[in-house]
Amino acid sequence: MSHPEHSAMPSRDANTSVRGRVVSAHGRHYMVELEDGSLRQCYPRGKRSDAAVGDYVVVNLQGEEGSIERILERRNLLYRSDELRSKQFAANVDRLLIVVAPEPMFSDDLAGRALVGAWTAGIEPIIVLNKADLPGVEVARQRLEPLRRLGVPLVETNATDSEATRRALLPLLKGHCSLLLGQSAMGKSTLLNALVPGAGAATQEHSQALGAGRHTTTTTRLYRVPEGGDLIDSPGFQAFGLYHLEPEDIVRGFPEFHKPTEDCRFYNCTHRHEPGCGVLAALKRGEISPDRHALYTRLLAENEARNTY
Ligand SMILES: Nc1nc2c(ncn2[C@@H]2O[C@H](COP(=O)(O)OP(=O)(O)O)[C@@H](O)[C@H]2O)c(=O)[nH]1
Ligand SMILES: [Mg+2]
Ligand SMILES: [Zn+2]
Repeated sequence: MSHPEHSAMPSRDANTSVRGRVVSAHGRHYMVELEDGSLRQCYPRGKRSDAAVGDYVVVNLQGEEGSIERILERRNLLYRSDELRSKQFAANVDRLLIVVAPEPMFSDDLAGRALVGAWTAGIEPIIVLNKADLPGVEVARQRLEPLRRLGVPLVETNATDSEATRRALLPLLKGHCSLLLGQSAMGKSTLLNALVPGAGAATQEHSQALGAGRHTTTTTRLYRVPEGGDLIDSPGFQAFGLYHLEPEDIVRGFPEFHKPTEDCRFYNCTHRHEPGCGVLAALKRGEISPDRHALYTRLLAENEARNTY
């Protein structure tokens, strides 16, 4: 994606093009942090607005505002998609903090999908079990056990205790770009406020500047953590479609299938009902979690439904 010739647009002054990073997005309105640290409200140059929070961009400065001329090559992009549309979470993310909680009880399905999304995008997942102070935490731990056994790091927090939260999470954030993702009411905003003091107030200002009103939950935003690292806060979600994944991508989201797959009799085995399937054998031996295999078959079925349109 590096086309140097694009950086000097005809009829535009090349001197006014600077680099920046998208720190918030609301529809076609973007806030971009420029190289000098200042913030600039920007609009996409064309009709399409496909820049995501976390993107490094080239901005053409125009008075108080700016236009996003192009998006520099992305390391990765985390997004979800259903049959109608896709929704970008963020770009250039190192770590995905999947926030879950016992009350309301998190959805296994959504947490599993977030994990698959992370692995297929090349992002390191970490599960944050928040509200660990509540009695339901033991049930939540049991539900997370299959994921923990896969080697996914699990950190327990009580976001209302900001000192303890900072001790637990600040070391994980340092030197990385992390994305906070989770269903509504899991405690993302409370975690964010513990990690980036004053983030709540800043969010309101931003949202108003971007015309998003006071309801901060519709906007994704990147924060600089004072102790080091970038933290992206995103609105809660109720769905996590992965329609964009091909079957071979989906399998990459299930690393525990990799070794058993070597025993499959058929090279094009889909690990659902084929005879001589190594994955089904491992499932039967209890080495693969039934929930994880069920999620895998749901994702494959969604993918097939898409392909029959
Ligand atoms: N007991 C307890 N309550 C929490 C914790 N974290 C957040 N909450 C509460 O849960 C509710 C939802 O939190 P919020 O941060 O708005 O969730 P978000 O929708 O994910 O941003 C609020 O009433 C918080 O005070 C926690 O660790 N323990
Ligand atoms: Mg929130
Ligand atoms: Zn198989």
